[in-house]
Amino acid sequence: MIVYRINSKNVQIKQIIIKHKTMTKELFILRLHDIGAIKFGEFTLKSGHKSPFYFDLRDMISYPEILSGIADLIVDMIKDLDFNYISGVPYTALPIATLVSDIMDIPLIYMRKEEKAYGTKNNIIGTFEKGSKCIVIDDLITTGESLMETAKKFIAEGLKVTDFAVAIDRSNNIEQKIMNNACNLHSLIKLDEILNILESANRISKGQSVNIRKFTNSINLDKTNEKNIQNIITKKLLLKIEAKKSNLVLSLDVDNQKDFFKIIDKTAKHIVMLKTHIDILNDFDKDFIIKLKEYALIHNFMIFEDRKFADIGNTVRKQYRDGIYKIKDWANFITVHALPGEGILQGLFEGVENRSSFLLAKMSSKGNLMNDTYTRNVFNIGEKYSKNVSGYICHANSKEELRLLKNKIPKGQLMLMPGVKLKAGEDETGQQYTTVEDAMQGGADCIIVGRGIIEAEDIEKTAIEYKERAWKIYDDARF
Ligand code: 6AU
Repeated sequence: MIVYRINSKNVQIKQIIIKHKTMTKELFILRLHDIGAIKFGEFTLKSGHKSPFYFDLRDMISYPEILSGIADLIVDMIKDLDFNYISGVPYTALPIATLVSDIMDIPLIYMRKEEKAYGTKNNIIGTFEKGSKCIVIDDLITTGESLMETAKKFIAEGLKVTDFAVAIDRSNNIEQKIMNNACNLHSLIKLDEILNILESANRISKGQSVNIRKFTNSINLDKTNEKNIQNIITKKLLLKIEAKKSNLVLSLDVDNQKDFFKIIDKTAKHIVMLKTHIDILNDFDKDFIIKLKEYALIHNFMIFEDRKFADIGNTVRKQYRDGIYKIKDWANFITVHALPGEGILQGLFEGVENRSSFLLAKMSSKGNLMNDTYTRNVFNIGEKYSKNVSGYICHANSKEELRLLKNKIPKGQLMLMPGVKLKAGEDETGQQYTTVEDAMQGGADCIIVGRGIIEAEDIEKTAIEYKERAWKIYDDARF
């Protein structure tokens, strides 16, 4: 039960305070919408992403009933927590924290926005005892990064920060990340709830809220992955998947340049990556690589040489760098067998920047010798070398089996699935095919398709079909 100290205030204010008590999350959101603090349209974010909505809460301070209302709601949320000081992140959250401090009768302190480099160098305004606990209030949380930065500064000044309170949480499951840093996040209202409120009040349409959810999920995908992924090439691939709305890797196994480029002309727009078997080409020459790189640049796809290295470190080092193909110079990714042990990765990637690999964890060929123990060991090696291992080549005959594999893949690494066609089946040498739907529902990040596309009557139309069927499942799975 909140006790309001109203005795020192006049009647007019008392009435407002009664109004405060009726402030609800719904009302708060609708009022923010009324004053233009929640905007819809197209906004370019700091990251460069174009967002269909934007929160600008700065003007909230000019609406006392909103400001006091949010302070009341925050008090209600944090009243049972244990802290000695209250702080707000300047500028917008500072007046909220001031009101909270007043209501709870707990002292306010705050951190300067610009670090002081002269005088006492005291960066905290207000008096406090070192070693005591402070709760930090912010109006909006997106990535949690600025709150964590603030917490670090408080800690550096001798305070403990164990709790954060935020009014609007537009992040996606950031609690976990903050918890890992031993701070609890208390969010008054999340984006999902905000959209529901606005939709029920007919302030936005169903279509708008679906769009916004899609947008935040795609951004959050970058964001969450950014945190887990040490491998920048993996990140590039994920961004291209989003940009091209394609999970399709084309396996272009033909033996001459003419056919090769004829097929690329029809498919380049629709693929996220082109997989080559460079040693299949009868007419390979240096110009081929120049042309291939130009295509990759113009059509925004990555190059993946499916070399399946499988020798000792010293040998693969030379195979990767030298010979006529000089694979290291042009392939963003290569495939590697982990069978020889981790030395193979040392040999391949020592001193190499900007290159990565996929380890073969479970092949698509019938009767292959990769059993569960082998696959698990591959994941272990891949995790240890995640700087140069973006993920794994995995095949399974059903989405359930594939899901089991996916669950074992280390965080931040991907699963690419070969042996994919529109219909399940097998070729004459035991290549097994699973459907696009099973591959994607089983958790594949990309499907690798060769003959299903390059032997189709209408190559472009078929590539689009694979792309769209895969993307639909990938995109929907984010909800
Ligand atoms: O769609 P396909 O069967 O015409 O082509 C599949 C492509 C081929 C294989 O060499 C490759 O995928 N592949 C791989 C990879 C990518 O390493 C592993 C595997 O287990 N099965 C498989 O088919 O270029």
